[in-house]
Amino acid sequence: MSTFVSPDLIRAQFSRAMSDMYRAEVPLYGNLIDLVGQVNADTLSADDALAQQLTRTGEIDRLDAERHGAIRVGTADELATIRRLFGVMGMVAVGYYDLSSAGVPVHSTAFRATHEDSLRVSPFRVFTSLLRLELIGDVSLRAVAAETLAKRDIFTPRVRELIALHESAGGLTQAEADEFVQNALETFRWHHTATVSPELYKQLHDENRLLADVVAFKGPHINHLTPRTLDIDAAQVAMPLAGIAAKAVIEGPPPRSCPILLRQTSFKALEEAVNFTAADGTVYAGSHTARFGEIEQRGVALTPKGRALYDRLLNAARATQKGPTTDANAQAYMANLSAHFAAFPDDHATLRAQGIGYYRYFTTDVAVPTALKGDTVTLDVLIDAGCVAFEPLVYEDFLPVSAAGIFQSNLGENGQSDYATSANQAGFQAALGHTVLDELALYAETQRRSVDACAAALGVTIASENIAAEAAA
Ligand code: OOG
Ligand code: NI
Repeated sequence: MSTFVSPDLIRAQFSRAMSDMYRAEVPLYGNLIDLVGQVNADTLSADDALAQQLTRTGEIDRLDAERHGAIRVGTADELATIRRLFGVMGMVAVGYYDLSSAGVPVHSTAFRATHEDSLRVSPFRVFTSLLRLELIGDVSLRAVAAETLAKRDIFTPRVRELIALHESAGGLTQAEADEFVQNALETFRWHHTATVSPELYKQLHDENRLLADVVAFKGPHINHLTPRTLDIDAAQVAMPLAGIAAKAVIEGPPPRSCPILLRQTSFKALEEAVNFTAADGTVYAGSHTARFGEIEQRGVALTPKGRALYDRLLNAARATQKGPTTDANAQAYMANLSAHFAAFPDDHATLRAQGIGYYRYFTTDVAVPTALKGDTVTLDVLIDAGCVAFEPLVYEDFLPVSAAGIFQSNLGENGQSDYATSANQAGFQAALGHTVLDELALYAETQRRSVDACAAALGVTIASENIAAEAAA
C-alpha cells in the first residue's frame, strides 16, 4: 500500500518551488529577501524577549518561509479549479474581500491552511482575486475580454488529472506530489508573450491596468511573494538605501509596541519586456507592469470588538487625509495615523482583558495550587497563579483597505475608478463553488483548543465566560 504525503508538506514544497521560480524570474525580489534576512537577524539579536517569544510559539522555525503570494484569475471556472488545486495542499478559501469600493474591479479570498499545527508546518497562503467583468463600463470591451478568457486554459492536463486523483484517492504519494508541484507551478509562471494584439492590450490597459493584466496573458502569473519581517519600519528605511523603490507608506496600523493585525509595504511593480502578436502574425515588442515584491509584519489577531475599533480609527485617520498618499505626505500620514491609534490599547494584558485580541494559552512549569484542584477556575486565576501564560495569536489573513493600497501602488494612480457596486460575496461563492470560511471563527477555535489543552494538562475545569475574546462578538 502506498502512503499519502501530508497536504501540509505538499504546500511547503510548493511554496519553496514558487519562491525559487520567482527569485529566478524577478532578481530584485532576491535582493528584498536578503534585506529582510538582515533586518530580521539584527532585530533578533537586539531583542531577547522577542527571540524567546518566537521560540516558544514555534514561529522562529517558519521565519524565513514566505508568507503569501497573489494571483488574479479571470473566470468563475478558473477560480473553481484553483480552489481544487489549492485543496490538494490543504488550503481552503478563508474570508471575502471586496476591492470594488476601492476602485479595483475584483473580489478576493485567501487560500490558506486553517489549523495552527498546519500553519506551523507552512503558513503559505495565496490572495486570490477574481476579475469582475460586470464592473467594466465598456460593454463591447467586456465581451471581447470574456471571449479572450474563454479561449485559454490556465491548467496543464496533468495537473487536472492529479487534482482529480487527489480527490478520488484521498491523497497523493510523494512521486505524485512531486509531479503535482511541478505542474501546478506552470499555472503561476510568467509569460513573455501576450495572447492579444497590441491594440487590444492598449484598449484593455486604458480601461483599467488590472483588466490588461488578467486578460492579456496565458495564465495568472504570481504577481508578488511576501516574506515576513520582524521590523517593517527598519525595512522600509533600508529599501531605498539598497536601491529598492518602496511604496510611499506602510499599509495597516501605525508602529506600536504590541503589533496588531498586519502591516505591509512593497517595491513598485517592474516594467518588463513582453511581445504582442498582431492578427497578421507580426510580433511587436512592448512592456507590461505587474510584478513586485512585498514584505509584511504580523501581529495579534483581533476579535470582532478589536476589529471594529481598528476599522473605526483607521477610517477616522483616512477621513482627514486629502488625496492619495505620496512620498511628500507620507510622514504626515503616519503621524496622523499614530495620533488616531493612541486610543488603541498597546499592551497585551489590556488587549486580552478587554477582549480585543485573540491569545494562545500555555501551561508553565508551575503546578496548580491544591486549593484550586477539582474546582472550576477562571483563566485569570490560573494566570495570576503563574500556571498559565499567554502569547498573541498571529493574524493570518489580509485587510481590504491595505490590499487596495497595495493594488493601487502597483496599478498606478490612474488605474483607479469609482465603481457604484459593492460587495457580492454570494456571487463570489457561486463562482468559487463553495462558501468561504469566517476567519474570526478560526481564531476563536485555535484559542479555545489552547485553553482546552491547558485544562487537560492541569487537571482543572476552566470557566468559559472568562475567555474574554470569545465573549466579544
Ligand atoms: C493583491 C494585492 C493584495 C495583500 O497583501 O494585501 C495583497 C494583488 O495585487 O493581486 O497581496
Ligand atoms: Ni500581498
